[in-house]
Amino acid sequence: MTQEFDAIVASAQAAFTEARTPADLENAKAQYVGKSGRITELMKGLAALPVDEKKSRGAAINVAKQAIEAALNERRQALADAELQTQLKAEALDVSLPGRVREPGGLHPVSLTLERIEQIFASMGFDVADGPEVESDWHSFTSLNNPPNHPARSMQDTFYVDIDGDDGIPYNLRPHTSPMQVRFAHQHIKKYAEAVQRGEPMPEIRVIAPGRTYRVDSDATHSPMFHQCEGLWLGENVSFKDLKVVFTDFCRTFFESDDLALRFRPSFFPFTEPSAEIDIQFQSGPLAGKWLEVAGSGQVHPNVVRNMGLDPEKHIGFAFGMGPDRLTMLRYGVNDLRLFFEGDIRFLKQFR
Ligand code: 2NM
Repeated sequence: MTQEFDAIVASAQAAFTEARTPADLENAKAQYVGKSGRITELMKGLAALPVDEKKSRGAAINVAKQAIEAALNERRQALADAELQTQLKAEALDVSLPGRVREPGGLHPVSLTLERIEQIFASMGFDVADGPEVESDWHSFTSLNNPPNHPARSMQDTFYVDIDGDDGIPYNLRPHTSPMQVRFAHQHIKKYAEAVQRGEPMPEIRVIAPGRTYRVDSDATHSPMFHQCEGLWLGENVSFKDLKVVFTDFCRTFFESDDLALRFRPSFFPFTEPSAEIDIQFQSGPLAGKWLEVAGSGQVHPNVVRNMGLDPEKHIGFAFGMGPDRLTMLRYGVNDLRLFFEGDIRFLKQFR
């Protein structure tokens, strides 16, 4: 009789050992101690037996049942332990791995140049003007003495925006920062009028306008988005001589070289008359001897002074425009402008 039960216990133990998951195990359990499991059926069979037989057989079945339940609990614990181990392994933290390094950031090389330009001109008493990159046609062209059919206005170089201004002409992405100087002058007209009323000498406009500019152009030396920094100095007695002093001083400070030669070469711009291209020549270093064009300049055209809201008989002076991207290339010996705008960290981190 006990042999019969021993065999059931052994088969239950084997079934439990075979169970690989808690669900398998619960299925196996049902076959032995579930509602119609083998042990449960044996218990039901006791009812028909005589009392003393019922007693001894019942006790033996109970022993078997307890053995099965012990085996079941043991297997449950083993499966739970195994599951915990798997989970711990999956969530393991390898404390010996090197940490993720967050490299220190740094300014973009062109930003470094812009900061440098601003600092040098600030030391010469220039304000720094800032303004919108999406401009009206009047600010970008008309106010700057660009005749309607001037090539600088053509669709080929200017990005237009799908929004018309009050004059019915679409807004543009500013192709230079000169609009900022026109805006700056308008913001300060009141100050000039008040000074004149008080009988004081006319305040000067001395301002630079650095920032992003846009033209439809793209190759190794042109990017559709590039930077410009323009300068403007208007006063009662400001001349080309002052332009030469200011720009020579700027170049020598910027390039940290006292024996830098400058050349003013006659040129044309619609907003200045006369106009000159400014070339520089290094006396030593890798670029020594070559004349390099670094800026355009000129005496501000009377029409432009008038469009700034000023009297061209009283406000006379010069303006210039240069390319901080190109200045950065010259200063660091970079030969492809596109490197500045590709965002390749291997290139950019060299300037950190
Ligand atoms: C240049 C060359 C020459 C210029 C003119 C003005 C303004 F607003 F006064 F009209 N700002 N900048 C200027 C003059 C810019 O860039 C090559």
